[in-house]
Amino acid sequence: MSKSKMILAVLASLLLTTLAGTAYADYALNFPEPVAPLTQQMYDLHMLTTKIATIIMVIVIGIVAFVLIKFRKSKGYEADQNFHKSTFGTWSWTLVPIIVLGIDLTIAGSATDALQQVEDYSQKADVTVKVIGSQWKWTYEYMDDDIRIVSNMLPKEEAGDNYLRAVDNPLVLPTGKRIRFLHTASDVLHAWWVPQIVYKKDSIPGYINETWTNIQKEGTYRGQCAEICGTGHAFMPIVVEAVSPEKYEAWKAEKLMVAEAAAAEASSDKTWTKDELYARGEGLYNTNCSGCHQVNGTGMPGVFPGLVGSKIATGDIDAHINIVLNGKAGTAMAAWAAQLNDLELAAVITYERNAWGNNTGDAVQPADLKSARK
Ligand code: HEC
Ligand SMILES: [Cu+2]
Repeated sequence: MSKSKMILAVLASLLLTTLAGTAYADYALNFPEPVAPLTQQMYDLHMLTTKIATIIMVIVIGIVAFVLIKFRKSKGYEADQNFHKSTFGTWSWTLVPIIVLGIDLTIAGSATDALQQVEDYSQKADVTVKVIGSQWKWTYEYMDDDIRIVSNMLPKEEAGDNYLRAVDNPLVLPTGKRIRFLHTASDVLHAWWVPQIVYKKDSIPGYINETWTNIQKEGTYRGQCAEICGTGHAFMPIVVEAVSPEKYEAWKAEKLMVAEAAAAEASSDKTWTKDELYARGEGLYNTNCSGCHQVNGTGMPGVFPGLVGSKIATGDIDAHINIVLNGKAGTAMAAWAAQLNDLELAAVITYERNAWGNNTGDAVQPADLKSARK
C-alpha cells in the first residue's frame, strides 16, 4: 500500500468508528443532560468553549492548508521579504492577540459567574446531606432528620446492565429544593461525582467541603467516585433518586418509621436465639464487613485478617465485641459503635462466631453490647 492510500484507510476507519459510536443513543457524543441550573450553566460553558475551539480549529487548519498549497515551493514561490512592512503585516501581530484576549474574556465572563454561584452559600438549604466516602461505599446522613443511608454497589447478578452503576440504597432527594451537600471521607480521599445534578469537590478525611444544587427534574442520576481511592475505587458507584417533594416527604416518613421500629426492637430486652442472630448477621456482614474480610471470611493475606478460625472471632467474646465496637486505631478496622445498633452488632458478631466453620455456638445478645458500650 502506498503512503497516501494508508493514510486514507486510517482516516476512513476513524470516521467509521465515530459514526458507529453515535448509533448507541445512550453513549451519545456529548455529556449527559444537566438537570440543575448550575450544572446547566457549566454545560453551556462547555458548549461555548467547544464551539469557539472548533471555529478556531477550522480557521487555522484552513489557512495552513491554503498556504501550503498556494505558496508551495514546487510552484517556484519565493517568500515575501517585506511582508512585515505592509499594513496587514504590521497590524496582524497586534490584532491576533487582541482577538484572542477578547475570546478569553468571553469565556472567563461566563465562567466567573458560574464560579461565584458555586461558592454562594448565602441561601438557606432546604435539605442538608452529609456525604461520607469510605473504602468502598458511600454513607448519607440527612442532617435535619434521623436518617442514615449506607449505599453499597450491587453485585453483577443483581445489577444486570447497570453493573458498576447500581447500588442497593440510593440517595433520595426532592426536586425544586435547595440541597446542600457536606463532603467528607472516613479513610482516604474520595470524590462524590454526579455530573447531571452537581459539580464536584473532593471528600477529604477531617475536612468538610460544601456543594449545592437544585434539581429540576425527577429521575435517576448516576455517578461514581472520581478520586482514586484504592483497589475498590471502581466499586463505589453513586445513584441519586430525585422525586417530587410530596413523594420525598412520604419516603422520609416511611424511613423514619422503619428506623424507629428498628431502634425499638434493638433496645427491647428480648433474648434472641443463635439462629435469629445468625440470619440477621449474615446480611449485615455481607454489606458492611465483606469488602475487607471477604464473603467467605478469609480476608486478604497481609492486608485484612481472615476471620476463619481467627483468635478473636473464635476466642474471648469481650475482645471480639471490643474490636468491632471500637475498631483498632491506625488500621482500616473502623469503630462500628456509631454505625450499627446493638442488635445489628450482636447479630454480626454472632454470625462471625458461627460462620465458615467457626462453630463456637455463641449467641451474643444486644444486652452484651449495651453493657460493653458503657
Ligand atoms: C475497611 C476494611 C475493614 C472493614 C470494612 C472491616 N474490617 Fe474488621 N478488620 C480490618 C483490619 C485491617 C483488621 C486488623 C486490625 C489489626 O491490625 O489488628 C480487622 C480486624 C477485625 C477483627 C479481628 C480479627 C483478628 O483475628 O485479628 C474482627 C473480629 C473484625 N475485624 C470484625 C469486623 C466486622 C464485624 C466488620 C463489619 C461490621 C469489619 N470487621 C469490617 C479491616 C476491616
Ligand atoms: Cu472512592
